[in-house]
This record gives sequence, structure tokens and C-alpha cells, in this order.
Amino acid sequence: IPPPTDAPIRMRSSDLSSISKDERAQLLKRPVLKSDEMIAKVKPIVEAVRTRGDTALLELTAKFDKAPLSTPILRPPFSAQSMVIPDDVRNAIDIAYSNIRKFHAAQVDSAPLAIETTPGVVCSRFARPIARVGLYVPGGTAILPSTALMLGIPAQVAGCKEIVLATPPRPDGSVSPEVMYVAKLVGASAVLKAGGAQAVAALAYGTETVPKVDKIFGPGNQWVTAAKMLVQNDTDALVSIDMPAGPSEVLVIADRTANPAFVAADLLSQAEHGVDSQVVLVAVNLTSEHLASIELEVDKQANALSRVDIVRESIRKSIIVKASSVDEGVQFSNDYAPEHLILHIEKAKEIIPAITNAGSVFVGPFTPESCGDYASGTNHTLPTNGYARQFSGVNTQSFQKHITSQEISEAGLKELGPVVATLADCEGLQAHANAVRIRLKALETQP
Ligand code: HSO
Ligand code: ZN
Repeated sequence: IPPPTDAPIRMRSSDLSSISKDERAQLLKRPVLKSDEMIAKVKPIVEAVRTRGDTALLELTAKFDKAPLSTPILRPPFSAQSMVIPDDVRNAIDIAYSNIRKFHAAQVDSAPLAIETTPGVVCSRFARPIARVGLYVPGGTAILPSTALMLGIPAQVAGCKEIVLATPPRPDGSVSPEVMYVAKLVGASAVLKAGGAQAVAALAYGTETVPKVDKIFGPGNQWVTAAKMLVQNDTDALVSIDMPAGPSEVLVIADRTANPAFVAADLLSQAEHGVDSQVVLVAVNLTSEHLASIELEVDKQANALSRVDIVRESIRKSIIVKASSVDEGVQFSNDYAPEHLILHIEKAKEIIPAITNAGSVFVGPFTPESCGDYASGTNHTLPTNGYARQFSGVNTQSFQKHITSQEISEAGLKELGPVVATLADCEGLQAHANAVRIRLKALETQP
């Protein structure tokens, strides 16, 4: 973070009606992630934990987190003393838990699907929980019990057996009591006191004390992200990840009905996450006075924040894009594919059918992103970096997988068998054809 200055905290502006195609393409870009470089850096860390297990894990935790530990793992029941939090915070966590649980329990795929594709041929599909999951809850500049809720609740309602919640310990070796309380609520089977690439490696390969998991979830810094990508590609680890993660983002579409203070507050709420946070304001037909009052609010509110130094950096890299219609603004947003999209426009709900790419949408002037970050019920682990084009945010299905099955009757095989035999002949796979013909023959000779 560069040293503070007195210069106003301002975003850069562009006008969609006057920029070239290349300039527009530039606005849609995110900062380049140097993933190759990071993967090279995390490789030795991941290797150390893979080959030397707990010894390496504890060495790395002493080095990076300054926490000397005798064991990296905590198992329930967690001590009451590790979960001492103020009553109002516990209440707030309980309410958030209940809302997030309601929304995620409704997503459990519990009803098998069965379809008779041909008389006597029944195909079905049913879901099963992923048995062992690792949930990474970042430490660093903010404690994030909300992320523990967002990952732990879907794992719990999906029925995952082993839920390992990993988070970097504080220098005294403890984990924040808020995160410990959430670990208890979501039924975590272990808390791994480790962070960074070393935590990801421990989850992917397991150690003497850390259970190996099948899928690793959660946001993290570049080290965590690179380690997730590395272990995902190692067939020995046999582990998958939720999605590629990048710095968080919000895009606000505002029109002449927008409240400048609300818009500024929403932009800043994402900007305070980190210096690489991306915030975009799409201003639809705003007068220059209206836009100026938003910019004034950004500067004024930013300067009153405890994280003003972070915000100064992220706002400096952020953009205001002027659009001349809601359609043009939505088109830009769809091309950008933001993690969070706030519709601070008239009849916001009517615009939803036009939205094709976004992680999560916040509709109307009284729906701040913060509500989705913490407590309304939706998940806050969402695709960034434009990956909202092809990824969904974390949801209950992320913790389930589907198995298909089929059962064919004699009549069904008589009907379908010849089709299969013909296709097998066409591919030159005689044994496949035989598996059908041998049965059809047996059916012919049956009394
Ligand atoms: N907005 C973040 C999630 C979060 N916000 C956690 C507050 N705490 C995801 O982009
Ligand atoms: Zn947030």
C-alpha cells in the first residue's frame, strides 16, 4: 500500500458512446494474475507438506503465521473457552446461520430423477454428498466467520461426513473465537490451524493428523489460489476445487433514481476488501451534477473508513462507465460478468431477464451487497475475474455429485439391443456388440 496522500479518492471515467472497441475491451479486463509465477513459488511448499507431513506443516506455520504449534488440528468438542464471543455477535451469527441454512437446505437434491427412455429402459440419476471436504477460511487483514458460514452450511446440509475447516492461526496459536463458533454450528469434524499453500497441501494429501479431503473450497490470496490449482492437477492428490478465485468485484448500474450516498457506500464496501478489488459504476444517463455528487460521496465516505489506505488504492484502479441506456449498461455488465451486480435503477426487477452473466444480483435501492455477504441467505463465494460466464457460485450442489443408473427389462433389451449392436459394429467394438447379442440370443431360445 503506497503512502497516504490528500488527493481526492476518485475513479477513472469513460463514456461508452465515445470509446473505441479496443478501449471498451480494455475496460472489461481484470488485472492479470501471474499464475505461472505463483505456481512455481508454491510448489516447494506443497511438496514439503506432501513429503514431510505435519513436521513441514508446523515449520511453515511457525514461519508464516508466527504461531508455534504442537499439533495443527483441533477436533470437536471444541472448548467453550475457544468460542467466547459477545452476545450480539453470537445472535447475529445465529440469525445469519438460520437464513443461509434455509436457502441452502432448499437446494439439496434429494429426489432421484427417473425417466423411461424406451419401454423397459429406465435411466435414473441421484445425488450423494462428497464425503470429505476442506473449507478454507482466509485470515489476514480481516477475520471472516461469514466465509466459514458460507462454506460450512452447504457442506452440512449436503451431508458431507468429514468437514475440515482450515484457517491460519493467530500468533498465540489460537483461531478467532467467531470462526470456532461457526465451526461448531456447521458441525466441522476438524479445524486445521494452518493457512496459505501449506494448508491447501495438507487438505489435498492429508498428513499424520490432517484428514485428506476430496474437494477444497474457499477464497484465498494468490498463494492459496495457486496451491489449489496445483493440487487439482496432481492425479496423486485426486482432489477437486470449487472454482478459480480472484480479487472480489462489484458492478453497480445506477440511473437517475439512484441515491448518491447509497451508490458510494456500495462501491466502497467491495473496495475495502483489498487493494486489487474491482469496483465499477455503470452510470446510465446521469447528469454531470448527479455523477459529481456520487464522486463526492465516494471521497467523503472513503476518507472516514478505517481501511482508507486500501480503498484509496482499489478506487484509483476502478472505473465509471457512462452509458446512454439501461440496455447499453446491462450489455456492458454482461460482457464484464461481475461477481456482484447491483441494480440501483428504476424498475430494477424488470431488468433481470436481460442479465446473462453475474455471480449474484442485488435488486433495488434497499438491497446492499453487504446483506448477501453476511446474512440474507445467498452464498458469498462467487465467481470473479469474468468466470461468471461459465461458473456458478458455491451452492449446496457444489457439495454433492450425481450418480446415474439404469435398469433394463427383457422387453427393453429386445427393443434397444439391436440399436446398440449396430452402433458397436459401426465403431468396430465387437465385444460391446456381443454383450447385447448374447442376451438377445438367450431370450430367443427361452421357452
Ligand atoms: N464480498 C466478499 C465476501 C465477504 N464480504 C466476506 C464480507 N465478508 C466476496 O466477494
Ligand atoms: Zn464483502
